[in-house]
Order: sequence, then structure tokens, then C-alpha cells
Amino acid sequence: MSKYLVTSALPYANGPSHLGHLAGAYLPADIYVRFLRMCEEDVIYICGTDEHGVPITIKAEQMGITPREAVDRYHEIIRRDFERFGISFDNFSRTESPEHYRFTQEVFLDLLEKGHIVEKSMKQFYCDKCNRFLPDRYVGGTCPECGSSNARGDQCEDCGTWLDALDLLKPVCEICGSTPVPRETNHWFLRLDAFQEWLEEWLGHHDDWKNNVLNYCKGWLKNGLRERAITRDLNWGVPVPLDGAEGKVLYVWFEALLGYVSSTKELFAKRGNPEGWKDYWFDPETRLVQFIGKDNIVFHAVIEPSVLHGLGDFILPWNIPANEYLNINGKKFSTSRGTAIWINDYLDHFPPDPMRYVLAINAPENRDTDFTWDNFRSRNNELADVFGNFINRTMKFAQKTFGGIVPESTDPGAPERELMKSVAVARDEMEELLRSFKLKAACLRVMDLAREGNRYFDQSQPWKTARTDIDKCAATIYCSIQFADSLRILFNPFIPHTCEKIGKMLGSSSLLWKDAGKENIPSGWKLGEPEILLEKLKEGFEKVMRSDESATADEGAGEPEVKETVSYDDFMKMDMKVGIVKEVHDIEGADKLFRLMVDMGDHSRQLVAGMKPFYSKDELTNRKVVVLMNLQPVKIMGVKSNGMVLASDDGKGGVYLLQPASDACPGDSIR
Ligand code: B3M
Ligand code: ZN
Repeated sequence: MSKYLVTSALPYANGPSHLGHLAGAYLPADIYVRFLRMCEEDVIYICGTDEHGVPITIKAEQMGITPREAVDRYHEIIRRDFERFGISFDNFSRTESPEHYRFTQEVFLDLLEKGHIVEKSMKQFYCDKCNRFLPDRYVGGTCPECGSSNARGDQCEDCGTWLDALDLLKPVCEICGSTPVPRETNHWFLRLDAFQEWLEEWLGHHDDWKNNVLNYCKGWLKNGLRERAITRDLNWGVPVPLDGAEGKVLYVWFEALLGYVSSTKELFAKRGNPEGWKDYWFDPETRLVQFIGKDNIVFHAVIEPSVLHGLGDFILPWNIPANEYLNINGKKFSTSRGTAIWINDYLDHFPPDPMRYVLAINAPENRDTDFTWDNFRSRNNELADVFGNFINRTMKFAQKTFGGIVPESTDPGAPERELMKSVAVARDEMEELLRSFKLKAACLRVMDLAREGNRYFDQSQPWKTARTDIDKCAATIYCSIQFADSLRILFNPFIPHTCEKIGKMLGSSSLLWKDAGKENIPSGWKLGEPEILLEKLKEGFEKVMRSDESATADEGAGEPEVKETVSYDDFMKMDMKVGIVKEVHDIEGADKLFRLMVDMGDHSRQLVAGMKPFYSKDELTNRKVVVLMNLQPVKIMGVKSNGMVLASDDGKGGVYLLQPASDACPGDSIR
């Protein structure tokens, strides 16, 4: 047994998460961690939001709120989305935590004392018009490496080069658009140059890492490492803990990387064992595995090891399985270009597992991959047709022919023995693949195994033997049930929600990898009710995701139909707010109405809405809605309705709830 400390990159708390994030750093880590837990390894899975730096201050400025408000909001949104998607962190912290402040300041002082950090005067871009220094992304310009105009003061969006703002060609102030000028300022520098030789040697021991990681590192080392400023002139972040350093904070990357440690500390504090984190971070046997996207490689493979090595006792990354990008319809996921698919939009309409499966089987492990809804649909349908179908036909058959009781297998033949042997083979192959981060191949492998199950079922023809040779039929169904349970185990890291349902149906709960291939469900066992696990999707299914529908203006000729004009003041009398539906109840005798309990942020409201013909309870639960708050309360079918849920009506029987944007929170007002 080994000890694992698995991390996913800390997402910036500057917006909700989209599929691109998931596919790169979170889903692969979650699959890996779930697998390790099933192998009874000692594993903790650590993450949290990255709440400092220019990405946060820019977003807060755009939204007209304080950075603190922005990170509070997005921390919660990101945390909830990951939870709904089944990302099974052991701890999800935040870099605004007091523990993180304390720890990162201590580290700074320690490195300073050890001589790894030095204070120097440097030139930084300053905007005379805005009267401020322009750290990192506050400067835009042309990349000196690739010529792209999408470069920012910290990194080029297109080629990924890690830049110094002063190297940018045609620099502009991102706030006001004017040309900034270099100005002298004092900062603290991490002496990366002093770690060059050590890094070369250390990386030399890791030639088993992914090529993308090794190649990036070789590139930087070849160019020679320079001292890097690890402080900034900003008023948001962890303050530099020195007298005379007012207005200076630690550079976000310097402290965010330490967030992995402070999140571990928080985890053990919560567990009542505040020193427990040291058993991981100070034990050279711990395998630190860090899942990231490729744009984060330099920070994890160069800066973080230098800092940890400089500190002394800490472990260094054991592997950094960095992923390439997931694109959408051939383009990069981009919030600003509106090409992102938000996790919460997806989850408002569909269950997590089909997406987990599709992102795993199309994982951007070695090259960028493309996400399309067509491909999603065909993969989803494949999962339903192959895996869902095998479970379903087995359960139904057991129900119909054996009354839902696992039959006795008195005479298993060669096909049965071979089928169970094929599980053991797949299990061991998958284990090797998963341990070496080839999650996509492991996912393909378990799908192949499910296909073997269907072949076995077809060839055994239990529908015939049920009439001609009931013992043979019993052997087939007994074996199919054991096989179904093994599939449940081997699919579990990928689609845990579905596998849990199967576990309930089979009455089997083992989540031990080694139990795949065994006969876990005894004859005479009463099976649960079969239920449909995975729904097939029709073309155009994704249109229900409202954010995907582009509202097309009605260009028909003639006078548009508009109701009588109201004044602005009249309109402003309406008090509309964002809410989240928490409970959905039937109303006796009403076939169109639901009684809803809606969380409005600071209170909860009861509403009666005519949504039953259009939405299921599941679709409504946890859905964001717009509520007209100050409509005169009425009683409908004896139930009090305190407001109204707003929806659009196409006049042809289509009614669609208005969908607040993914960033909106309960209590936000509509204007
Ligand atoms: N927040 C970058 C990102 O969200 C950055 C990762 C930090 S890991 C310590 O893509
Ligand atoms: Zn400016």
C-alpha cells in the first residue's frame, strides 16, 4: 500500500467552471482517486479555490463588486458544481482562509532567511492615466515568442509562453487602453536561477512523466532560469509580511501553489488531528500527484518544486499528469467569446454520468480534443446501448424468469468460466492503465468488457433455454448477474452515480477493485427492482439548455404585437429576484400545478406554478428561476401562492422557465 496525495489545480474564483476545466484537471483526478480508494490505497484528494491575483481583481472590477464579494460568490458556485458532478475532494478549501495567509507568510519569511528570496528594485509598467502599477494581466500586448496579440503581462494565451510584462511588444493598459511606461519599484524575487542545476538533475529522474510536461520543462531549462518577482503592487492578496512593504502582496502563483499544503492542513484540523498533514507532506514515501491543464506546467514543474525544495522537508511532485485542452467545435472554451459550456447549465438538465463518461473517453490526454454535442449524443447512446442494456436485460430476465431471486448455477460451462476470466484480465489491464494515468484507455477497456457481456448473453440465448433447459438458463443468469456486479465495480471510477444505482438493484455494495471478477452475489439473493439507468438522447436534445439557444429576433413583417405602454416607474414597481427551487410537491386534484418551495437567498417562499405539463420534479429541483416577489398573494386550489415564477410561452404549447445566468445567486435582483 502506498500513500497518495492527489491535487487538482486550484480554480480561480472568478467565474463558474466549464467543461474545459473539468476535462483537464478535475475529472481525471477524480477518476484516479476513486480508483486508488477502491484499491485500498491511503489517499487524500486536495483542492480549493484560488482567490487572489489579477484574474480576481479584474473580474470584480467588471462586475462592480469587491474582490471579496466576487470570491465568496464564485467559491460557493464552484464548490457546488463540483459536488453535483461528483468530484470527490477530501477537502475543498480557499486561499482566503486565515490558515493559508499564515502559512504562506511563514514560507515567505523562511525562504527569505534562507537566502532563496532577495529584494531588488525593478521596472514595472505603470499607467499614468490610471495612476497605478499594472501587474500581470493588467497589461496586454503582442507576444514576443509567437506574435499573437492575445498576450498578457504574465502569459501568452495562444502559445502558453510564460512572460515578463516588460517583454511584451506594443503594451497597453487593459483598464484604460493607454500605453504604460516602465517605472522603478521594489520587489522580492525568488532565485530560480540558483535552482537550475538541482532542477535539471531532479527532472532527469522523471523521464516516465508525460512528454508534454518534460518538453515544456526542457524548454525553460534550456533558456536558463531567471530570478522571478514573487510580489506585486496590488491591494488584494496576502500582504508581504515585512515592515515597509505596504501595498505589496505575494504573487498569486507563489502563494496559490502553497494552497495545496494549507488545504491539507485544514483537512487535518477538521479531522481533529492538526499535525496529521505532516504525515503526507513530510513523508518521502508520499506520492504527490498533481492534475493540471498544460498552461500550468511551468508553475508545478519548476516553481513549486523549487519552493518546496528550498524549504527543506517537503515532498516534491511524484507525477504531474498535465492534460491538453478540450475545445468546443474546434475553438478554445472561452468565457468572453461565449463558447463555454457551464457545468451548472449542463447539470440543470442532465445527470453527471453521461458527461463524465464522454469526457473520460475523449480525454485530452495527449492532444487537444474537440467536444461536440453530436459526439456527446453518440457516446451517451453507446453507454446506454452497451452497458445500460446489459444491466437492464440481466435484471429484467432475472425478474421475469426467476422472480428476482439469483438462481442456482449447478452447471457452469466453458462460456461462463471464460466470461469471468475476461473480467479478471480486464481488471488487471485497467489497473495498469489507471496507475499510469491512461484513463481514456481504461475507459475504452471497460466498455469493451461490457460488449463481451452482451455477446455472452446473446450467444447463451437464455430466452430459449428458459423453455428447453432451465438449468442452463439459470447458469446464464447467475453468471450475468456476477458479471453485472463486476462491471459495476470497474465502471465505478468513471460513472459512480450510475454504479451506485446498480449496486442498489443488485444489493451489492463492495467498492473493492479486487472484487471484480469474483462471484459476489449468492444464489437465493433477492434482487431489487430493475430501473432504467441511462436514457438515450435524440438529435437536438441539447436545445433544452437555455444558454445554448440563441434568441433570434422576430423579423416578420407588419406591426409587432405589443401590449399597452407602461412607464419606467411602473415597471420598477415590480420586484423580481433570482431564486432556487428547493422542493416540488403535487397539489391534490390539480393536474397542471406544482407547489414549489423556493430559496430566495434570505428566506424561502411558497409558490404555485402551472409547470406540471412542462417540467418533471427532477428538472425543477435545484433549478434557478426568476420570481416576481410582490405579486398580490393568492390561494390556488387551497394553497397559498406568494409570488410568481416567470416563464416564456411560445404560444404553441411550449413554456420555458426563464433561466438566470449561471453566475446568478438566490436573492439577486432583476433589473
Ligand atoms: N488558478 C490557474 C487556473 O485556474 C490557477 C491554478 C492554480 S494551481 C495552484 O487555471
Ligand atoms: Zn490605464
